[in-house]
Amino acid sequence: MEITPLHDGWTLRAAGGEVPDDVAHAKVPATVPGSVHTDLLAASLIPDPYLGENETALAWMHRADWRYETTFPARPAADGEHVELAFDGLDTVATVTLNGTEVGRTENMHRAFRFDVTGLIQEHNSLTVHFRSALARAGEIERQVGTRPHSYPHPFNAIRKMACSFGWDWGPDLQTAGIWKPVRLERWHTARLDRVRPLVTVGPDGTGRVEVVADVAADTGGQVSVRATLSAPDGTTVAGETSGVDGASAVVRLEVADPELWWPHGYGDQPRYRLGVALTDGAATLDRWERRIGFRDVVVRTEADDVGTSFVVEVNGTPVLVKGANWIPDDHLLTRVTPERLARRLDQAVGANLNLLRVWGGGIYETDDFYDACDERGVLVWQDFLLACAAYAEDEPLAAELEAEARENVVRLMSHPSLVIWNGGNENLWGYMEWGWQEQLDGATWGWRYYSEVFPRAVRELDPTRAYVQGSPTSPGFAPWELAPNHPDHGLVHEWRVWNQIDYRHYRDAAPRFVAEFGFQGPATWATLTRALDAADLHKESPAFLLHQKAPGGNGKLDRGMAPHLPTPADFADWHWATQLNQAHAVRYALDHYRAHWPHTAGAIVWQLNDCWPVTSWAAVDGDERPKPLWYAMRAAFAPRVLTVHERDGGTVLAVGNDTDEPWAGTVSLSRQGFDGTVLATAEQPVEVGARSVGLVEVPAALAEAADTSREVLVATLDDVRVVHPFAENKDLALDPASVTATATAAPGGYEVTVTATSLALDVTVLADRLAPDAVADRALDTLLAGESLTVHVTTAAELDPLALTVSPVLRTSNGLHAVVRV
Ligand code: BMA
Repeated sequence: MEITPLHDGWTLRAAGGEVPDDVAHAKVPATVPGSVHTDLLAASLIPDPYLGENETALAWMHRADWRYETTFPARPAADGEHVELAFDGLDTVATVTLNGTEVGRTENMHRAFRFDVTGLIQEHNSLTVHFRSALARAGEIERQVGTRPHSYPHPFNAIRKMACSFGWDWGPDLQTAGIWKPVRLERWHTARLDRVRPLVTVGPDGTGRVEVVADVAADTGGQVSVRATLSAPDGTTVAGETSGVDGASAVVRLEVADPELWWPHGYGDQPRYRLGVALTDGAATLDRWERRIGFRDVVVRTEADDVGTSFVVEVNGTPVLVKGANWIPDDHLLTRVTPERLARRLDQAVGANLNLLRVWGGGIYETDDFYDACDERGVLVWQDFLLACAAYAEDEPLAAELEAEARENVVRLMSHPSLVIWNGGNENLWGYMEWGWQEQLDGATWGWRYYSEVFPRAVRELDPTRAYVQGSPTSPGFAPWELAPNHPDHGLVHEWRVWNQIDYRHYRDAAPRFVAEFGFQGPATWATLTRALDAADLHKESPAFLLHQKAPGGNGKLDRGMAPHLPTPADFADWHWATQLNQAHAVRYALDHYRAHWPHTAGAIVWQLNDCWPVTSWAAVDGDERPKPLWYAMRAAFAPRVLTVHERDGGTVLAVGNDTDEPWAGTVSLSRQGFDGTVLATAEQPVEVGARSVGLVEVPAALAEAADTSREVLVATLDDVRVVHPFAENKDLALDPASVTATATAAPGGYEVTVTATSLALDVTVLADRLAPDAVADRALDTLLAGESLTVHVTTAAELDPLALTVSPVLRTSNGLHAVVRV
């Protein structure tokens, strides 16, 4: 196999639509892989779509057509040689022409395409890819198959393009086009590897097995064979077998007696074995394939029990407390998501003690770079099939595309040990039952055949080592009309009444079996916000600010969500801090509750880890990669060992959460204290909590009941873990607004800020990005009791005014918000 990447010499020009004059007459260099938006941006023909109101100004791009062109030298095909043009991804409605002959048309960005150009290839070649407006094509298909319910204005459910390309409640409506994945010329003779499927399992006796199923494209009469070899993490070869090709496939079985096991983050290491596959013809190697695999056994237990239906992810026989976050494309302009960017994001994921990411169905089948980063760090991945918040026609041309993309991506991703669950789609079962779709559909298809037949068959036939779930939310084992998909006692739940309708205290009304989505909005960090918006637009009603707040009624929900908990902010700077803080508090309140119900509640997946541009959203890390206060709250809630306080059966309990392999035993010290540190009551309780368990300790009434709920806290300590629990809402506490003093000094790599409390200080946070875009604090949202100190390390290359680090609006507490009420 001879492979020539075709990434050079490309140009781009407009080919139709209502295109501004300067763009219409331009022919610009094109980056491949890339997109029209990034090329026009590089040529300074469009403004940065993420800034100000530029998104609106670029709406003409929705209906534009584009032409990519390049030329390249090659050799005409020799006798018996095959020449193929292979595209890993075209976004979306493309016509490919080589040397004046159309070689194919595609309309699915989630598939790879390969065209036989053996008879067309010559010494000098010209290659053209014409992209038609995906929105125009979606409209056409919608007219053909019939309109079906979908969220948001555009008919994203009528075309196989990333749903959030067309805008979402956290994403811009920038409809990309382009050659978004690599393209190459492949020349081969005799045979090539068409598809390799490694089925990796671990037997009950600990034996690791890899069954390699290699599908071969071959000329008739070839005598080829397939050799598979496996090397251990230390590089030594541990297994190797060869098999002849029978028909169009070879099956090679490898065995390792006692392989090192791959574990999720927090449960063990992530050793990876190298699996090499070679297609040979006698002494000649015709083609090769190589991936890194991991030996682990994953079972998703969905079993009927006393309450309903469980949903437990078990890895290597150990039930895993799923500490997750939902993942969306990390940049709306997908080709800007480099491996380095992914590594930073995944470091933030494990930094927040996450062990699972759910790749949400309105985005993409994530890239191998993403999966490599997860494999390496032990982040489990649940991948949705790409259907979200809509009814999907089961007619052509969509049915064939959906089946093809499902089968292709199941195979493409199956070597990755991190991948544990394939899921039918996002909120479509729920939408069908509860969002009024049935009336609109009037008996038309809506996608059930994909969830109940097409996808499970693809997983069963191609990668039976992976679990399949029919949708999220779902009551596993039940069709949506048999049992409500979002039933708290059965399987997966999305909790969206909080945020949309009711206060976050309602998170604790139910103990669902597994929460796959819930979340609360907050604005992006200050540095991100001020990069995206002009100073004049820095208020919450400016058109530019509102363009970067996509949730229906979003600002109103932020204010309503905050009102019962925090003092009313005085100005935009306070509002920014308070809404970020309320986001962190809301999610933490839910996470503590869900975790205290382990293993009944077997996991919580926060909506959402990341953003794809600068926006007010549910994300923990904003579009410029900066952690919001929520990120620190998740890190605390997901820590291996936690203490949290709950009301249960009319009393107060301390939940002792131990997500480690060692038991956690000791004596809990409890005290009830005034904000000035006066101890009002104390108690000690011995505890012993098993590995990977939660224990509940009853808090005696003398500690659980305050004489003055506005001036006291309950403090519980076990080893180096502590919880400080106020008895009233923050806004009702008699907090001293000026309870902290601070000093800051330069330190290697940045600054150290030492904060000391004169009385109880809540949510001590250094918003370092306010002083320099690269500045980041190593901790946030800390509680200090009267007299205590802590040191915040700020990493930055910038020279800062140390004094600025010690005062508002950089050094913040929730106490500080109370100043306003007292004025
Ligand atoms: C759910 C998700 C997303 C959405 C989020 C916030 O519906 O699946 O579609 O962004 O809630 O509204």
